[in-house]
Amino acid sequence: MKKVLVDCDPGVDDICALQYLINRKDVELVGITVVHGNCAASIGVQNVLKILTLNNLEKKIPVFVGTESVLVAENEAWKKMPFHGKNGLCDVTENDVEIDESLISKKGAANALVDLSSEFEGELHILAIGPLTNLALAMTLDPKCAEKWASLTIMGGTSWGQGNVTAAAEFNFFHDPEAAASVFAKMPTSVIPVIVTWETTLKNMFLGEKINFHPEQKTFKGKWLWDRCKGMGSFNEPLYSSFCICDFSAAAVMTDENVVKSSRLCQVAVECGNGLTRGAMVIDNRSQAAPHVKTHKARFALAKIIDEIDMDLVHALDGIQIGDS
Ligand SMILES: [Ca+2]
Repeated sequence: MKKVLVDCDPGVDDICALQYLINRKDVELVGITVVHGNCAASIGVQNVLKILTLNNLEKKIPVFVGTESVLVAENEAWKKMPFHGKNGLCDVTENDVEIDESLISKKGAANALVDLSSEFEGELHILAIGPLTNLALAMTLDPKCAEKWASLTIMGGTSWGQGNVTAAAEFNFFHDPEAAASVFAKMPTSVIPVIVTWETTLKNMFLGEKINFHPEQKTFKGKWLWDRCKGMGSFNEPLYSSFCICDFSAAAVMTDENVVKSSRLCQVAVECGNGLTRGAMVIDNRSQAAPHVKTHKARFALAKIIDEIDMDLVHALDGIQIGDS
């Protein structure tokens, strides 16, 4: 059984990733921490409770809410262009789920990350699918926190410099560049982050028929999920045939790295300047022998960039059918 902690900012693709992990019989979700991003953390945590409640897991999986602010410079961009709507679920509210907010832990997300990393030292797999503020704070509170992780999989950044919120930057890193930069700068050599980038998720799409995700959902849970996801741009394809579901891709890679078709080991860092490339992931493509390169250590971390995913293998994974699951 793989012990997994998900740090997320739900966001419909976060919810899809959570439903997939819930479906997996070999995954034990030991905690879900929520960060600001697609919506405020206080709203995102409600969305987490909704998907847990739909799966009758709201009392079994602890949920922690993080800070509402970024580390340094507040980024107003998401408030102006909330891609997943103001409530993170494309502003769909019909057939909503009653939640018990008293189930939200009194412990903050960063403290929970520190404590769960110690409790499950050496066996905790971290899936980070939002801005990296909670991780950065946890790694500051306990400098040895990340050394205790079995793995870290991140959805964020870019492989070839094609951003989404800006020409150069992907949303999660752009939203809190200093947090992303801090995580890489402080990453221990014992952990090599696996990074599923924006372009990789864009190139490797899910097929609706394979994940049982289409307009004719039969169960309440399937309808609930579909009604919220279809508001996202990529879900409005005429035939509802292929979907870019960024966080779901990262979750699939985290559960089974056999789905990775090609990857690169590189030194990576994040640009924190205020110019056109703020929030961009910088990859030193010169460093194919990256494990031996020491010169960048002040800001760079060795990471595994996922470039291609075998979607045939992904579509065959246990638990992949998030619709009517
Ligand atoms: Ca997310």
